Amino acid sequence: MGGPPGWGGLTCMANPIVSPGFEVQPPWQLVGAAEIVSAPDAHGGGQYLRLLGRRGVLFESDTGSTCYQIEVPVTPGKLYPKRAWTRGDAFGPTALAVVFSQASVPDEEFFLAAPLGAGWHLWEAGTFIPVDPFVTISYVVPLPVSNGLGWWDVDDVALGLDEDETLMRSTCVDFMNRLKMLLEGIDPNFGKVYVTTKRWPTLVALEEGGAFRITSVGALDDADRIGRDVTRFWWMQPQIDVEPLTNGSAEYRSTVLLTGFYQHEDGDGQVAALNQAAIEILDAINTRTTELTTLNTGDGYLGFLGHRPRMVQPVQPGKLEEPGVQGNVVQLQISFAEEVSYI
Ligand SMILES: [Ca+2]
Repeated sequence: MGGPPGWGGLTCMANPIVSPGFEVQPPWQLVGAAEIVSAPDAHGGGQYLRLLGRRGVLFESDTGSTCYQIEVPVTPGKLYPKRAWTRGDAFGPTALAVVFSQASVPDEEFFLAAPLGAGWHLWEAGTFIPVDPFVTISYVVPLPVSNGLGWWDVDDVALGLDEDETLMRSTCVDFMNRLKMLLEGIDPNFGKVYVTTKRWPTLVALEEGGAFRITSVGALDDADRIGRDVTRFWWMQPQIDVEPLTNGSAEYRSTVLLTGFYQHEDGDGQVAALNQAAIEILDAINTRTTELTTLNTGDGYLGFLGHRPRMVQPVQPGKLEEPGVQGNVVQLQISFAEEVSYI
């Protein structure tokens, strides 16, 4: 594989942390009550990190925990998503933090995990952009404020994306860009098509009474035009799943929720226009040429529509919460699968 492909406009880097699954203790350094536990209930492999925070009635029993790794090599200015699998004592008096220290930056960057209930959960702690070429990364459970004992387990930590995930995300982005080109080629009056440039999708929700409420369009490219001088637009929310195949390849399935928004005008014209556009889009996607040529993201990939493209939500009233525009909304789902060889 060449250089790391991007997720939208962003470049994601490979995980530079050594022993991210705590299967080997060095170069992790343990302080306080931190320990590496060997147990079959690890998230991955046979070991994980356990961090305790305890404050007792007697002063001597007070303890916190830290586990750190120094000189993690990073590229200044690049974007690193921070993630770890964690499980915690949801009612304990402790918090889990990941802390980044850099020699030339006086302040540490500090990110707190929130308890998510029983079992392992993927903790997505946002992104980190280093200034220095090396950082120290620490997982910390501090002394609790009040008496009591709390614990957090940590496994499979990542700063950046592994190769499979990078390929997965770039495949999905490529698919969305191809879909965008297809849609824009059907009829320019259908409106502009947006592809998400951030790693996390736009937040949408159904309002009481069934109206579609768009609570954040900040994750869309060119978002400041939406609802101002763009009155008709579509955007995509991607999801990608991978299944290994018995021949050593993998099936990548990109599922895109395509939402269309037409700003309200007096009369029913916008409702009819949006419905017509939705039907024409579904028809255009549902052809062999689209399947075999237009949407395929790689040479020699064997792509196919995972399911018949369908209307998830028929045209209904909708509202763009910011900047407060009334309109109509329709939702389509397109699922496209490809067999991707790792060789
Ligand atoms: Ca592990």
